[in-house]
Amino acid sequence: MDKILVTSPSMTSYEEYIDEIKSIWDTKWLTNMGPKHNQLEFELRTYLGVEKISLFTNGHSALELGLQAMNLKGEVITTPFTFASTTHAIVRNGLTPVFCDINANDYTIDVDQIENLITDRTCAIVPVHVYGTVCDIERIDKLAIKYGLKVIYDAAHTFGVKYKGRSVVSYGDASMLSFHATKVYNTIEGGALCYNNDEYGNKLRKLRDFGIKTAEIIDGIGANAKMSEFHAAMGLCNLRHVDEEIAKRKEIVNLYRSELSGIDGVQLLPIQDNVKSNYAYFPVVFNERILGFTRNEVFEHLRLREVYARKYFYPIANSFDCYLGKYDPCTTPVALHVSKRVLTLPLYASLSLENAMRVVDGIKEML
Ligand code: T4K
Repeated sequence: MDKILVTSPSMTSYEEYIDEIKSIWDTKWLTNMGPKHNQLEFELRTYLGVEKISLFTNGHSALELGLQAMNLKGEVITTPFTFASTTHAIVRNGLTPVFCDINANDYTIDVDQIENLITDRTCAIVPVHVYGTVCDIERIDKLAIKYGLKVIYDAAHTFGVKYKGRSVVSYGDASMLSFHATKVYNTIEGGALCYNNDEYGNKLRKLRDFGIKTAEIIDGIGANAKMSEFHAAMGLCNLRHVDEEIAKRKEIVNLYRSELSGIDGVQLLPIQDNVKSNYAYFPVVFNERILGFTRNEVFEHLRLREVYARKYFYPIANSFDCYLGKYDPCTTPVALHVSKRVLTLPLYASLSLENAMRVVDGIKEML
């Protein structure tokens, strides 16, 4: 029996990639915003329908530097139900995360609770479009305007997602995308920030390049977060196939939905109105009180069948060891509840429907 992992990167053909990187041997331009990098920025801007985009070595550095470029001080309202990157990016900027609970329906930040958490020290909101599910962007926008807060979305999971026909990453002051190998669209490692302000863009570009303004003027304390030409070349190739990738994911999601919907105690994500999905993740919440078995038991059972689902996102950020004693996960009971019960099922374009059925059968055996 072959192993089924939670994901498998989508890769262009070997020949297409080799063809794409040939010119790098002629130019000997390997990194530092070369022609492939610039072409990818251009093509992504068009594909995503955003005003401005800057590429980075990974999504995390995009988020961390994106926050730094906003010159923030104080508290940032965010969700603990996310990958470690979101909280770390806030803390590494010297900012204090204030954890807001998620809603029990789609696991994005519970907008009803944000206002109660705003103080005179609040400077920004960092919501997460977790699993590719779109946050309540319209209400978040209104709150940000009312209280004069910056909004930077962790949109790591939302490549190509649209809300009411408009690119989700065009909302807020900035949105971060991850192009990691495990994402719907990858540049091996990589990420981007989408935004619409020139001055902010200038700061970002400096921060990803050591704070260098000109060869003799270094007026920022930057990092090195530039995307190389080889990564950009992978991005150019994968972009030609991403629509196909999303269509194949949709087939698997449809199969999972038809097989697992309507089972008492098995909660699937709702289908969102007005949203064009990218089918990034397929989380399932197992309620042990109704089912009589736990998420961990499903996880183990699947593992015996060589199916490696993942507990994204467990533990939640406010219970990480590195933050021990600083936050209380009980202040976000819904996030705590979901994180203890969620499993994300294998989902990737090359997953055969037969293998997806192996995942389903494994779950049904438990039932
Ligand atoms: N914000 C959010 C909400 C995020 O989810 C992430 C990243 C970020 C920010 C930060 O973006 P980046 O800086 O990463 O661009 C993985 C990914 O490394 C991470 O990018 C992703 N989120 C997170 C949800 O998943 P791990 O530690 O679970 O990865 P790993 O190595 O266990 O891989 C998962 C599975 O993928 C493996 O079972 C097999 C498969 N895989 C993985 C790699 C790396 C492959 O088949 N080939 C590969 O090369 O974090």
